[in-house]
Amino acid sequence: MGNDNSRRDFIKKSAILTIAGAGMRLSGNNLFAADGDAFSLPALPYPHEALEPYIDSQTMQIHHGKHHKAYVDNLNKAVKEAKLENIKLEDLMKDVSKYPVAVRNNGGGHYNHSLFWKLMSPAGGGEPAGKVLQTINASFGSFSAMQEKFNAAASSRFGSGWAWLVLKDGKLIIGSTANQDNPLMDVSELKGKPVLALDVWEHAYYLKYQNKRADYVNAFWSVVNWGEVSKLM
Ligand code: MN3
Repeated sequence: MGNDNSRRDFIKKSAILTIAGAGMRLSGNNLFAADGDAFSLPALPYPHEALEPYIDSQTMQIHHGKHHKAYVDNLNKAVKEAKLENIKLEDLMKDVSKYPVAVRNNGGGHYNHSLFWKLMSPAGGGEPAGKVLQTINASFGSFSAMQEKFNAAASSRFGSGWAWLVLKDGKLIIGSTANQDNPLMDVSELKGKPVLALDVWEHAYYLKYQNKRADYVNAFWSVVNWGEVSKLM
């Protein structure tokens, strides 16, 4: 009995440490090193099927469990090889032009996806309120004007990349980046604090939407977690 209890305790504590580690890692603290790796795959904040019918379960499983995991694994390999283990993720992004291209691709991949999962929720969608809505109105005129501009950025990004809503000098701006680049990177034309992100790589939508990226972008608005956007602002 005693053994069972301490084992359960151990498992519980390990799980808590893993979750805390994943959170800390995104905020750049390298003290929590699960499995001896600097960065770890954060757990999804909801079950894989939770965003159905907008984002399908199989896409979430592959996207989180395979694609994002590969970015984490390859980032750990890249920072180890380049002896960059003690640098925070945000700081890697800020000076990314100084580092091997694997840090840019996989560091961006890890940062962007960690943000993306939290920006969606089964309880999401609708329109934001309060400060988020005020800032959107002040920056774009209206919520629908912001949506149109964001949809255009997401649809017109050629090939793989991301669409962004970014806070800069108290105002919101919209743009897109190629591949796994993001607005924190010194190499990015679009700069600022990301508050909303949409993955427009084909792996994010192809199983359900095939070539119809615009339908996927439309569906995204039904799961946007405005509470998280508000926190980021
Ligand atoms: Mn992706």
